[in-house]
Amino acid sequence: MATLFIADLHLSNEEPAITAGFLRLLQGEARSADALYILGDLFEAWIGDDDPNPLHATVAAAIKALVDSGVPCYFIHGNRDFLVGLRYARQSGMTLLPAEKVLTLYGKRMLIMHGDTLCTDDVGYQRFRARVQQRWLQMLFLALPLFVRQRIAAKMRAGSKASNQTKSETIMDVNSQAVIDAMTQHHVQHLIHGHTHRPAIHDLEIGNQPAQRYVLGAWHHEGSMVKVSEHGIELLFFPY
Ligand code: LP5
Ligand code: MN
Repeated sequence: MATLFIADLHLSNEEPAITAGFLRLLQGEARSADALYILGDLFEAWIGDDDPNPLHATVAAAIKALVDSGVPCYFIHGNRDFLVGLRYARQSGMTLLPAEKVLTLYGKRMLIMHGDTLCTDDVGYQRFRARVQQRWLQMLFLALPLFVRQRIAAKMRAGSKASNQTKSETIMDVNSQAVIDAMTQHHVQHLIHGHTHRPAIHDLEIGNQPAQRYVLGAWHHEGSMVKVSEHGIELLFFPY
């Protein structure tokens, strides 16, 4: 048996193939897993659990079927879907987790997170994140009519795309000291995250002991997952 980790599917109506691939995973390999962890940016953008986008109900039903089959599904928010709330969690059967979570699986202690908080060199983003994480602002936004929220989200996406054009690739990656600090703080030798869309396994040292950082791939052109089992930790890629 194994525990599966995915992130950065960025599901949207514009990418039906990715949604189909996710549903295939939910109805296939995930059914024989011990659990499925979704580490953020499951959706391209999320403007409230009351969004009637049929895609959301389709995804919720498929996740709920997995959970009802006996496989728990956990969700950590990403920078695109940080507004996924308890209503959607109930509808999908997902258990919402905090931004950072330590797990011990098959005797291995590991830290999981979306990964955006590790990008500390991206000061613009960290400032943006601090602002939109303010609960009062989120409540204000969620109280707006849906069409207004859609316009604001579109402006934010456009603003972000424009801003990303001017940023160096380096600052949009994790800061190595931030990684060391997080792993040291949580006393782990394994870290799994997404967000950067730079899939890889990085070897490092934590407390003079070998450690690994697993970066999940975004589901742009293929599926990606980290599979943890008693045999070890693998970073996998597969056609949708
Ligand atoms: O997302 P991506 O991959 O483009 O880049 C991210 C960082 N950008 C973001 C912004 C998101 O894309 C916006 C998602 C909106 C959907 C949800 C709406 C909910 C609104 C809730 C309000 C309380 O996360 C980007 C990083 C990059 O990752 C790499 O790590 O660099 O960070 C930025 O681009 C931040 C910019 O520096 C500044 C933010 C631009 C947004 C400007 C807003 C203007 C419109 C406001 C209208 C009221
Ligand atoms: Mn992200």
